[in-house]
Amino acid sequence: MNGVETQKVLIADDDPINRQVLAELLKPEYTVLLAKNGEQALERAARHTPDLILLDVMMPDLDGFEVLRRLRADPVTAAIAIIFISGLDRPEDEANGLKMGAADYIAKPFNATVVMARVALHLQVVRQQRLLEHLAHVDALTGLANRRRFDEALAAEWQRARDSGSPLSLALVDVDSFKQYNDHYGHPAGDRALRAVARVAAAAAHRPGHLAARYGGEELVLLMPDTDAALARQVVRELADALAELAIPHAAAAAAPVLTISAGGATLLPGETAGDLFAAADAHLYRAKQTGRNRTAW
Ligand code: GH3
Ligand code: MG
Ligand code: MG
Ligand code: MG
Repeated sequence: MNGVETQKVLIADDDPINRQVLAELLKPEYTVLLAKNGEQALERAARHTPDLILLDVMMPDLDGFEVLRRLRADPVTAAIAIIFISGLDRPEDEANGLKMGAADYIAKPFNATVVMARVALHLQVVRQQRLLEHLAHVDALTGLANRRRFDEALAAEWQRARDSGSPLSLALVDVDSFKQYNDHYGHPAGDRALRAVARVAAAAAHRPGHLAARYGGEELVLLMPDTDAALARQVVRELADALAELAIPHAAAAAAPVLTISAGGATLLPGETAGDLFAAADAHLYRAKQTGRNRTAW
């Protein structure tokens, strides 16, 4: 994800000479896409989600400013970096373009070396933003979504479930006797075991929209939109069965001589908040622990 693949640049300009000059310039380093008017720019942007758009301002029908406005209004294209490249070279035009949210503004006639340098600079910013986005939302140990990403997803899915009336289920998954595991096998082995549980959880969350996250410590959570209690139970069963199949030895465990999990599940009830849903799952997890571990409570 960070800079190994070539980045995609869309050139949108109604002047064929400009398109060709810019394309020749960028082709050796980037994957180049072309659009000869505003409509095409919007269509290519939505279809290919380029990393950067070099956007001419003066074009017939849809001008560059309007293209930018429409790109920002569509969630698919809203975050794409844009450099205006324009014959409108008054300071007001440049200021206006930047105020609208363009990353940069290059006046025509452009200098090839400067265009290349600015494109490289803004693509580097794009890579850095992606890396930050990744670090902010992915758990470093397991590669699962982290707590922040889960919280965002729960809020969004709760809203969607409430608006659409579709079922929303959630399961908290906690590794059993994990303190003893660490004490017995050592912390590095504990980390490996946790990664194994995470892989199994990710595999169980394979259905569209499902999310497996590390909530914290040795506690994972499955968020299952469009999923009723029966299907949610099956997902947790898949997770527990796959873990049982791995048969990771745990000589010091309370429930079994292998690593097991306890889970608490819940499905959103009418009028419940996202917090209520989580609290219900947590209460059920507590019950699963109290009644002997290596089980799921709903
Ligand atoms: P229970 O069956 O009641 O859940 O018991 P438990 O021992 O799993 O629960 P407890 O909350 O007492 O201990 C959780 C342990 O998980 C303690 C902590 O050191 C360990 N743990 C949390 N995060 C990590 C981690 O990233 N790596 C390792 N190796 N251990 C972790
Ligand atoms: Mg033009
Ligand atoms: Mg535990
Ligand atoms: Mg715990």
